[in-house]
Amino acid sequence: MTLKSHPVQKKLLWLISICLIVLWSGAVFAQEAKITMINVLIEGTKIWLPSAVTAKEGEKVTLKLVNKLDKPHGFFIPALDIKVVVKENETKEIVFQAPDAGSYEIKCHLHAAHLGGVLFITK
Ligand SMILES: [Cu+2]
Repeated sequence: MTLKSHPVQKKLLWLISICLIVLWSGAVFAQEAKITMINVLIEGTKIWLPSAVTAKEGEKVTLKLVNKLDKPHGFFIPALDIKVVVKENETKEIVFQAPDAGSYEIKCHLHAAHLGGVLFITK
């Protein structure tokens, strides 16, 4: 004797499966921080703005770095080993996974006078 599932049960099973896949993918893709930082000059001071950015522990972080100035500038997070140079009038994107909760210093490794910032990671 073979067990045959009713066509309605099959359809219901498919519907539940599709719902679960949609919910799962939604949960995965929702954990993403997309942040744009712009390098500008304000009364003689170079700074990445906003100078304080926040992401959640473990989420995917995409930082879009826009350098509006006429010289290359660095974007350096020493504790995370992230170090890039963004050329004049260039936009660069970096992607990384947010580390443990805490605050991480951001600076420009090319110019000591370039005002730094901070990346806050929350739980
Ligand atoms: Cu700089």
